[in-house]
Amino acid sequence: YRYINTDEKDKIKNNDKSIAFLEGKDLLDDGPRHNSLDRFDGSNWKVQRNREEYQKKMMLKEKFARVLGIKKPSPDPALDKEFGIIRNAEDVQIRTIGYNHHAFNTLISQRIGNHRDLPDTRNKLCTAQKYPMILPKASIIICFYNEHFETLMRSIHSIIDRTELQYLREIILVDDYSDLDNLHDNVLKAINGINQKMRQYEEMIETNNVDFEGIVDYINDDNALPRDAGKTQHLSQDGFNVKLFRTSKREGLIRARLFGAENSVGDVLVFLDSHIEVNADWLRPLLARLSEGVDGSMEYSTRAVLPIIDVINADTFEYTASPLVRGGFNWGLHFKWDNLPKGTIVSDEDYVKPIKSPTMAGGLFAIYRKYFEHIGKYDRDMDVWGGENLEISFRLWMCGGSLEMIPCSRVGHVFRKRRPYGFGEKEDYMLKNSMRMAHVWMDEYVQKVIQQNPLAAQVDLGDLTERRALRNRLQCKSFKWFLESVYPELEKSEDKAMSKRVAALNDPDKNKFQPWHSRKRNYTDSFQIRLKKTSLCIQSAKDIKTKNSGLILANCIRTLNQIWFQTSRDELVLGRTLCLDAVNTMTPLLGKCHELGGSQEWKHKSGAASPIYNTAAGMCLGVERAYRSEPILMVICDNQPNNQWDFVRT
Ligand code: UD2
Ligand code: MN
Repeated sequence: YRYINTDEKDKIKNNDKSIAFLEGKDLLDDGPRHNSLDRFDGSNWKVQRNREEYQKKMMLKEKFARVLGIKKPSPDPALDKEFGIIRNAEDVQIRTIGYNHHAFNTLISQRIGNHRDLPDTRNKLCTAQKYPMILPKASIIICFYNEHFETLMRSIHSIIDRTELQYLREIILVDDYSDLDNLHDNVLKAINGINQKMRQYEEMIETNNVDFEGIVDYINDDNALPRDAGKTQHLSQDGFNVKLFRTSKREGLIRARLFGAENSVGDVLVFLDSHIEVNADWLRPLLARLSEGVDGSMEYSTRAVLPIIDVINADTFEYTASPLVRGGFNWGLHFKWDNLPKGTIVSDEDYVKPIKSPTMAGGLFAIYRKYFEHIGKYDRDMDVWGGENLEISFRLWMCGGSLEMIPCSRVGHVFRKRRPYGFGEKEDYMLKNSMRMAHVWMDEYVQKVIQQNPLAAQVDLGDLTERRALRNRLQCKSFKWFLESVYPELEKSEDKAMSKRVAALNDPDKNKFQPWHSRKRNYTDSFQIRLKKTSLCIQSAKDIKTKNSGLILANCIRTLNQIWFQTSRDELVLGRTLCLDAVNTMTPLLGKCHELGGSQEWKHKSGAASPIYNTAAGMCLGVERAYRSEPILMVICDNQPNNQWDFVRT
């Protein structure tokens, strides 16, 4: 296939055997540029005009898009900071168990449900980008192990809500032998419901017999599952399906992905994590870049392409844009984000062009299936988690391929501070996987790795014959070549000007995955905080400059250690010095202001009788008894008198 503009059609030679899809506004005066199904057959130059049929189809599609895309608007936690509020003991339980199992705030995730609107984080130029109408079809592969049900379902629904189905062959879910209660059955039920709706959609498109009124309610109702949903898979031969597979034992994400890929049928594989939400028009830019240059004589391109990974905050589920950064690594073999090299972005256009990246984070990328196979898939002997991302990155570059980020494609991912799985034992899977990688791909540079971490020399590597044979067969370049040509920046000293944002992206452990504020930080007000119907105020237990000091009730007097300054970023700063902080979930304390929201973000009404609610903790400020010297605690926000506060202007 070729895509040509109508004003270029004379350039095609008569003996050109390709089929050209014409783009051009003079074909359809009333449609946008790409909407032409008109087709040139190169051998006889006959234009087949399917305009009427095409327009009819488009109209139907549009209507259906509206029907299928109906989102029950959920409060967006970014707008409603009280979304995570804990109101009773059951909420506490959901939240606590959720954090233990999943390491993110399941209470909020569950409250959001299957659908929500997201801020469109793309560059403005992205909406004006043009893509060919015919693109390869994608199989999306999502592996999960004990994923939180509602979060997994929203990942799937976000794809259906925000992807043009004509480019989607299937979503393949690989359950990596999860053992959470009923998870597998619940997922099976839910996807059978989705598939059945898809079959109805197709049938109606086919017959053009559209009873919108009848199906709107049905499609809109995520609970309206067919009675046999648990048993039958409502799959179609050529339509879009969500398919669920299960491994026969816990395989780890690397073999689970291989299993998914082996069971897929699309032209392109798109790997995603199980706690993601895709943003507007995320898939087309990936497919378009992949298919560039692919025609009758070439089945695939030798690229892997990456969306920009936006941040879904693990504590608040706020969705925020990530800056344009690219993937690197260090000699500890850890992935890290790097600033773009100087000169990457010089004009506006550069914000939408593909950007080469030395490595990928691992979870989200697209690649032609045939090329994935050709280039050696993944190393089957890597277990559980880690290392596969650098392995495939080095392999792609060294063996003739490339890795690019596509800025107009954005997908949000829940970054968490710890991973909620081991394999039971204490084995370091990442180290073993990484060392397998290093011994196959890094040549003499393995020594650098061992210098950095002497333990790495003692790892039992297993058998590497197959992977070494692969490198030989593909005649890949040396690691030295990779360092010199693809990642010369590695050996350069850290850029001093490296922005705080990139540092924060690299440091999830330090609770820095917080929303990035464009709002200027300034003081807007000051007051004493008095317990309702008393004359007791919140005061620091020690002097106002002592970090980690707790807080107590004291008789209200206008001393500095009772005067709180409100900032435009919802912080409460005692005497303009330290910030009220809920990092410790039992008792609030005074911490250094980190300006990252979350544990230092407090919501309250101004004036009388307000709860004081912390965004990250989901809890409120309260006391057990209204006495002098009582400690201030984090309590359930149940509107009891002991957690209501008056804000008394000073
Ligand atoms: C990152 C990648 C992740 C993977 C990993 C290195 C992103 C956004 N994420 O860590 O995709 O490349 O680095 O290995 O780039 N899973 C299983 N079986 C297991 C363990 C995990 O199926 O035994 C699933 C899990 O449910 C999830 C995916 O694999 O969907 C990735 O795991 P993760 O989210 O814990 O990894 P992450 O994002 O910390
Ligand atoms: Mn993940």
